[in-house]
Amino acid sequence: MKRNGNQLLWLLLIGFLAACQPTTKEEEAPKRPNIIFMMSDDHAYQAISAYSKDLLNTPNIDRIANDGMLFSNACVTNSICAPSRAVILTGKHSHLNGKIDNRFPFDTTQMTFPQILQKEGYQTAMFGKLHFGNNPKGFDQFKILPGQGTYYNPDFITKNEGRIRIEGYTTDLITDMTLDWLDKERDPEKPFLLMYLHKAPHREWLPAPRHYKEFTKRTFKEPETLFDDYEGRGAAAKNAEMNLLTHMNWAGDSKIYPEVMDELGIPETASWDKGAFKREVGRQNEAQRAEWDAVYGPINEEFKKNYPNMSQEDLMRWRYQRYMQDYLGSIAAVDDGVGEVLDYLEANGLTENTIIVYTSDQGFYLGEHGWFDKRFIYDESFKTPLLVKWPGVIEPGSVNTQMVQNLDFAQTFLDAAGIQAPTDMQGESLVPLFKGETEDFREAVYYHYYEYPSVHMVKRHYGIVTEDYKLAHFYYDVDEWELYDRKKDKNEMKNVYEDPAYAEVVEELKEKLAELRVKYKDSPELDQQYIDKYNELKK
Ligand code: SGN
Ligand code: CA
Repeated sequence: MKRNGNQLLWLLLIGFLAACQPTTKEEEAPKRPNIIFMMSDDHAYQAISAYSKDLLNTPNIDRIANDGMLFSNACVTNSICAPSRAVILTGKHSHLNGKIDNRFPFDTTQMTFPQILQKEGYQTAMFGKLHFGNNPKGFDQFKILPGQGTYYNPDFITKNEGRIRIEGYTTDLITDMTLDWLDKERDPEKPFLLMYLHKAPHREWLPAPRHYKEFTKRTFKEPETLFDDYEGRGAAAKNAEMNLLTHMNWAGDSKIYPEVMDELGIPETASWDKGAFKREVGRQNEAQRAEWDAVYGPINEEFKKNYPNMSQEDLMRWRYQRYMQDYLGSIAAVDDGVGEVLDYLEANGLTENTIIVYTSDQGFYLGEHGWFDKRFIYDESFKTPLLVKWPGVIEPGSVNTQMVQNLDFAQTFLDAAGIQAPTDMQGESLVPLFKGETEDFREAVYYHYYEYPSVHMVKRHYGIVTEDYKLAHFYYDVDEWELYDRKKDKNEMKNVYEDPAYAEVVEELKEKLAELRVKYKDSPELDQQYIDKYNELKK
């Protein structure tokens, strides 16, 4: 569904007229490619129809894969928001760039790829969610959400106007800013880097009215492992606090009104359960709230009626549906926005010389293993969507299965722009893969997660992942190893670390993991230093 119909028609018309001029913008375009980096927050690959048709249709995001390349094995180095962004910007693993978790400060004296592109003559702009606690360096223009941002009537920190508040739905506002910049501020004499960064579909998953009206009526397919009891895995899976039934907020997440919780005698899940609802839903203006209540009011009424007779299993199922309705509904506006940006580029002759990337800061659990959130090295959070279009370089409709990482973006963009990357960056350029040259690429990736003890209680762990296996070491308050056979056990239900049949695999992978730790300059000493700093920060 389209919004702002008039405005969009207007933009398309301007684009059409521009395309009819004897000299098009495209002919004037410099050789170095433009780069549009589209990233959403917590967007699971399971919720993109180019990856899976089970849950949601995302026709616009899919356009990037249809015209370009789908990466079926893209993954992150540390599955959490701000650290992923730091890895993307610096091209270095968390333990080297220092942003190991959401709380640690980002050292702004570090070199990032946008600073390099800007210095080399690129025009640079960033709109949406950065989540660093400090402003981005190397940008001619930016409007970013403070911290996590909000879904309705958001505040923005801007380069030129200070902190502003804008009325409206955040996803659409970020799209508008992006289109506006392309239309009014883009310098046709220069190549550009545009970072279009959505807050959606991050918790608390508030869709736009045009989508919640529709999505709250839908029923979604349940994952096979919704009722996982975590047998067959270690302490980390058993102790994680990400279960839909037991750890999801009733008001904040499932959108049960605080007064309905009181009436039914449902206690808050987390201490900020009702607070989260007030922070997000309470931010709506009167008209927005009336529209919301017209849909969520009846959901609450029905829940009130049914709740006394619902079993734990019924509740789990109900919460899964509620979760999917809001989570997937929030993505629908992202897909609309991506479509608008793609339409604009096409109408303005800007597609030929532009690399378009769509990705997420990490993956996400959509009820698999009974979970929401991310953090784990297990597939749903470790893998991330990645779709790239680059006409003339990438063959339309191609699929790459290699183990690419968010670590690779910085060097990829510098390579595409013909710029030598700093030697201390740790990724690999994906440009050869874009061209279908798949030899000599890495065969194993390194992963390290730190934020523990903290929200969701996922234990610290590092590990190695190859096409066939995944070996992880959980440490800090445990000392446990897990091995998964990725070919035989797609859902990662059985840790085979102790299975004698895998003794050789374990030995080999441990050796490779030790080599990777050395190659990437990680070490037990660094692990301990980060534990000490973490405890320091907590005080
Ligand atoms: C908030 C969320 C968590 C989420 C973290 C990190 N709780 O704390 O569920 O894991 O952000 O997310 S909330 O109730 O406050 O929304 S991240 O994407 O920023 O890493
Ligand atoms: Ca995130």
